Amino acid sequence: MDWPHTPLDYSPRTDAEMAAAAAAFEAAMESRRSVREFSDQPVPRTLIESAIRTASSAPSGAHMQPWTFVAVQNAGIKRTIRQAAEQEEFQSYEGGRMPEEWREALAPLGTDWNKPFLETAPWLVAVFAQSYGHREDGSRKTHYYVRESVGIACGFFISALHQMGLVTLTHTPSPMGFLGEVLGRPANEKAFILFPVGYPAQGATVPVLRRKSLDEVAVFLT
Ligand code: IYR
Repeated sequence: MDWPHTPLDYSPRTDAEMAAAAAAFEAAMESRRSVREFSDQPVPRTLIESAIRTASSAPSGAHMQPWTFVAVQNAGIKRTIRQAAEQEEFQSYEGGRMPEEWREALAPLGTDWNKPFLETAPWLVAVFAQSYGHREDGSRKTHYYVRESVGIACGFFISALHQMGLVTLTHTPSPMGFLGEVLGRPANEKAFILFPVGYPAQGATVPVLRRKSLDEVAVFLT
């Protein structure tokens, strides 16, 4: 059954409007940083809901929208997640599970197995990728380009949080299987990224990074 079509909602802009909008958005996005030190100041649920709606507006393979966002504010659940994540991360960092090259790549960031932000941040948003879905009769429905789709949705989520003045970290405790268990997710959902969300701690610092220049990341064939 085909979907009915509707006229695209599109308002043309002048060249000057486009240049100004491009510059403003680029500057706004350029100021985004991953943050590892969070304030415990509460964040209204309505803001988290808005960011998830924005994320869920992302394009997806065959419009399957193969994502689930689990937003955790409960202190007990956050503690359980922190403990499980730190157990895994300890094995990775201290138990020899992380290859030497990986350890060296992370050294400048100064990360270690301690993840206090998993309790300090007022919200943890766990994003799950649905490797398949279900039809109304319960049969399996194939999902397409799941990782691409969920990755784009996560990009929208990060951008929405930044736009509203919140900070987050793209956190991937490894392995992440414990998240599905702790959060009671069904077998078709695989943990994808765990986002602590909140305000930065007073005096929070971030590493001095250099972003690759346009020349380093783009090739134009004109
Ligand atoms: N998951 C670990 C290790 C880690 C891996 C990458 I790639 C990073 O960019 C940062 C950390 C951790 O969260 O510490």
